[in-house]
Amino acid sequence: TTKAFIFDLDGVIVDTAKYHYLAWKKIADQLGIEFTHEHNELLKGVSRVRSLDIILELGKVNASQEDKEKWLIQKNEDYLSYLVDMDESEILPGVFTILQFLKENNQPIALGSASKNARPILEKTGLLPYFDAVVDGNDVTNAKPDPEVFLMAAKLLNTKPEDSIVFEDSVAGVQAANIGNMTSIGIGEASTLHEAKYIFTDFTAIDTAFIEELIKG
Ligand code: B16
Ligand code: MG
Repeated sequence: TTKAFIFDLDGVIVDTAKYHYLAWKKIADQLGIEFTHEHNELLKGVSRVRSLDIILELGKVNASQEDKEKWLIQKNEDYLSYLVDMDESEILPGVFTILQFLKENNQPIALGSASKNARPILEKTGLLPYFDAVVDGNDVTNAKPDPEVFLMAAKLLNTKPEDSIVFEDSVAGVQAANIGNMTSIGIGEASTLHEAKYIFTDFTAIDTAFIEELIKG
């Protein structure tokens, strides 16, 4: 059977989580809300709109729809300013080797991201040609842990969910893969991602023999 390899973007392929953090931190500071790196974990894999709501909940701040829309625009403009100089040097260690290996073995590859900025990031890092399908925050209505984004990616690759393998750095994303009946691979801390079927600290910890097993499996 054919497999599908589905990659999350932020925190898996590129370390954009740090830029999301900086941009949200500015909003939080403006509003006098304490926003730490631990708080930032709550925003991983979560949509932009939901992220703002979480920050406002942390600070117990009630805001008008108008203010919220203003902050969402400000956050994204600020975030985009960090991406202006982005290039292939921001691809996380080991990712390129695995993508290359999958390509050499003719394996279908898709992106499954909550971000609405996914395509420009893939273009800037030169990775867009590696992806047979891109599903991002512009395509889905239900956020992770809803499996919609990954199910859509599998469908575009003509692969059944049970033959799909998902690489994720967020708890919500691992849950989405599991709920979608896919093989979940957590990238990050085992203590955080314990719901994943396999966990690796990063892509340098994944060898091609493991990928070969997944292809055969
Ligand atoms: P944007 P992923 C997610 O991307 C990020 O993890 C999350 O922190 C961010 O809020 C979300 O994208 C929306 O991003 O503001 O660019 O639309 O991890 O699913 O690739
Ligand atoms: Mg992520």
